[in-house]
Amino acid sequence: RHDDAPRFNVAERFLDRNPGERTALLTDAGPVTYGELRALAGRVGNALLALGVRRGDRVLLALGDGVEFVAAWYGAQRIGAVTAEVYTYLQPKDYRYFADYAEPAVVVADAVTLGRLREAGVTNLLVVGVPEEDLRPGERHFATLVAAQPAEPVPAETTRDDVAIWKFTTGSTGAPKACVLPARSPLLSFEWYARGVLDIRPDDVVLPVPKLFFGYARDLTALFPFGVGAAGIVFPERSTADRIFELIAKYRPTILVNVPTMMSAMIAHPEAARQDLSSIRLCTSAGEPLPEELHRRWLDTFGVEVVDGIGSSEAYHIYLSNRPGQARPGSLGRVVPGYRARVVDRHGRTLPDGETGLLEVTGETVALAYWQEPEKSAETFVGEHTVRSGDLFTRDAEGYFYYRGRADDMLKIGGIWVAPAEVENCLLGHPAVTECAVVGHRVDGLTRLRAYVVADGEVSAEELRAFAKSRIAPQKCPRDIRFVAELPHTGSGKLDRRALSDGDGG
Ligand code: 3SK
Repeated sequence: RHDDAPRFNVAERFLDRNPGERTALLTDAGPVTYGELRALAGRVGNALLALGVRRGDRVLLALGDGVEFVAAWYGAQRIGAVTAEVYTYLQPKDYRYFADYAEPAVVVADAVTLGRLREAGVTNLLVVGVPEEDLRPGERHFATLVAAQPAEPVPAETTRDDVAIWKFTTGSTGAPKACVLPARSPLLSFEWYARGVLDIRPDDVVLPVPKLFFGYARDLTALFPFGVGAAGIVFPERSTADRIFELIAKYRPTILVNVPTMMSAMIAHPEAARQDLSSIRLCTSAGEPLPEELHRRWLDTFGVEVVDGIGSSEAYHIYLSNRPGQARPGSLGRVVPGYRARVVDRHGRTLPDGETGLLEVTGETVALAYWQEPEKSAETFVGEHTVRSGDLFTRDAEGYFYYRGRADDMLKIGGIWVAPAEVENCLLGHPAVTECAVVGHRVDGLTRLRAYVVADGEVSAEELRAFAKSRIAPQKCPRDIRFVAELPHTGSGKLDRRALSDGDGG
């Protein structure tokens, strides 16, 4: 608690200022107004208080997308608790890990996660969408408990510097850890990115491809739109190209919150050419950089502007982004106003434009630390409000940033450093390649490149090798090319490189 900072509460700022009759959420069960959502969030806040949740306690959301997810998030914010979210298709051991690490006062669960939370021995559950008679002692029925509470929230004396949000991050190695974020982070990110870059407007309707446990989607669906009285679409099912096309036809969104994997699936859909995406004024892309080739294919297929950017849990949200009307395929755009970004060498010295180095980002949204990880925090949070992401970038003279891979993904092949991202982008230039991933593996003690390729149409490994050779240095051309039906992805839609490595890394 920062007693000298002015009073600020995320729920008051983003929920309370909007007229009660305006639509906040669109769902298959009908629209939900700001008045209805506010009342539900107020009741949930009071229910959490009744369960003993106090200011600064963690409330872990382990439930799928729906009105209850959004109300639980705001209800917890309202009473000064700290929200954290986890994917809903984890194994019991993963839920055990998160419960031990976060020590939540309450876990909000649903029919999908309940069984695995029980198997993991996680307690203090508030359960959505399961009949009350099926619950066990110690498990509380969300609808019953919430309905019994007053809608008027108890105002929490929170400030913009209080810890309000945890975002889990895995990085490329190690167990998940939480980025501890203050309440000012969503506020500043709304001003800097949603208003400053996307120019979010009251008549916007936002459709997310990733689920709300991924902060990129949650903020763009149920936080930034609320800052201007706009609406978000929430649906519990997994996103598929079919479902996304169906939702676009039904709700006519103006902003599509996308990830490269789904953009590739939408382009490859047999009915792609027949889809009407004319309501969409822009499609954001984040989670992982959008390969130049895929960006161009998207524009050829749908003609919808793409605003590609990069964010992180450590920085809270997106800090580099293209601007509508000025997007450059293959680039992650320029610094989002409010942030400073430098490309540095490993000693922290600024590199000249055109040279590749580590990206360092400074801005007041940056996390305070990783929870209970002092060493990793010191390596990553390298100065006031400053994070070194581990991503390699080059900046050009006009201030556009180009992603060159993760510092820890770089592979030394035959004496030269190779960025898998460069090889992947080259292979994606072949018209038959829809997705690919390049990883290192060991052959006779030497690191070699292996490409996993998803192809649409006839192409041989020989042809792809020749294609690569004509475009990039011979050491960068993978000899080992494997065709696969699909690539593994994490719950937030990012390529799961760990699942592709033999464990011999290269
Ligand atoms: O991965 C990203 O690009 C991202 C974007 C926004 C917020 C959070 C993250 C991790």
